[in-house]
Amino acid sequence: MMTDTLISKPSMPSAVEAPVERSRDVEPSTALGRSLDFAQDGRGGEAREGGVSDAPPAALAHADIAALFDLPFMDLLYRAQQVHRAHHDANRVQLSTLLSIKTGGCAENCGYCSQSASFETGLKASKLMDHDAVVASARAAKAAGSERFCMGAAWRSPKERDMPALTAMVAEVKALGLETCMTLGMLDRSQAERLAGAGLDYYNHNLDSGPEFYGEVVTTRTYGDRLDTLENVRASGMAVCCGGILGMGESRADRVDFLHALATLPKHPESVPLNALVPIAGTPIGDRMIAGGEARIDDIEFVRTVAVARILMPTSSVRLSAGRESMSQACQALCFLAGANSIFTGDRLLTTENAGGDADGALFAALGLMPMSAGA
Ligand code: SAM
Ligand code: DTB
Ligand code: SF4
Repeated sequence: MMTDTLISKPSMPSAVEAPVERSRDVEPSTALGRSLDFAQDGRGGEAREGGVSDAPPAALAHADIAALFDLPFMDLLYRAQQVHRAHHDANRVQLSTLLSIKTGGCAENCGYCSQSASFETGLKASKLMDHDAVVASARAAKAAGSERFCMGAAWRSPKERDMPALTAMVAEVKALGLETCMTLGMLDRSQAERLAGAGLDYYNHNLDSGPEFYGEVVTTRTYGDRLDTLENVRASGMAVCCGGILGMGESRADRVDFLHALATLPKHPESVPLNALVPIAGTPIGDRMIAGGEARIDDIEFVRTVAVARILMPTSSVRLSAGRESMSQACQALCFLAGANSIFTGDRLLTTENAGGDADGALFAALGLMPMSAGA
């Protein structure tokens, strides 16, 4: 039997080592028993003797993850809910607000993205937003009940000349009493340290897919580039927000590969955003999905992916991110049942529409959900 070696590596694989080993067809390892065990007993990873673990289990094969996906839907959801309840309040959902602080004109060619300069999507590019406008927006987000304010920029990586403005934004948003998050593209060690020093709590940097499918997503950077930034973020002491997109035309095996990559990082990301592709006309992936009549990932498969993510990463926040706008209340309810416990609020994500305040108010009322920040 082949064994899966990635997680036994002492440190993050370098750009040269990535993409990680391919062992999609391995037999289920003993970790299969463990995956199912920890799903059943509600404890995760290596925390079998007591505490909660955010580290990957000692062995996790692709086949272990595929076996979770293959469970009957009801069994999968039951197990995910058990894990979820062991580590989280099942009736509370964290609210975050997104702001695009620098829109469009991006040098990367991510095939799903409205903001890449490589595609004609009709989006107007703009410069880095003014400091006071960002702070005003954060203040409004806080007043609307948000706990975390996430600032996104369409950059391959921040320029040195932008760093003072970015650190000043972080410091003032943090001073409002909000958790702070940024997503600015690749960071070197020094940039990560300066952002952390200014008070940045989270850095969002998605793997987006498994390593094998990655070449279909973007060609201007490698999977290893993403891993290098994640390593820099981790080393700076910031919490890691890392997830990806479902419904880009990837196979079930690619989804297994993607969750394997996340769950075998040296430490699980504290936050795992799962985006359903928002198909953008003019982008290669958006156009392909629209032309093939598959503009949305199947709801059940999306919910399955949320459930497997919850089981594999018991203590992480699993964030139901882009794509909620076109999801029914019932589908979102199943995602919460599967272990999602964080959403983006407000009418807008970065460049696309979001479900928004009224729809979310109705959803929370229908499900008896409470924002995490609200008193008990
Ligand atoms: N430029 C930075 C980067 O790529 O790291 C940050 C911004 S980028 C827009 C953040 C994430 O949003 C992407 O990694 C992707 O997962 C998600 N995203 C972007 N466009 C999307 C779309 N059309 N549908 C679903 N998710 C999307
Ligand atoms: C993430 O994974 N999803 C958010 C956040 N991280 C920055 C962004 C979603 C963007 C959806 C497409 C858009 O609005 O442009
Ligand atoms: Fe640029 Fe980020 Fe969009 Fe990729 S996802 S094109 S890096 S803004």
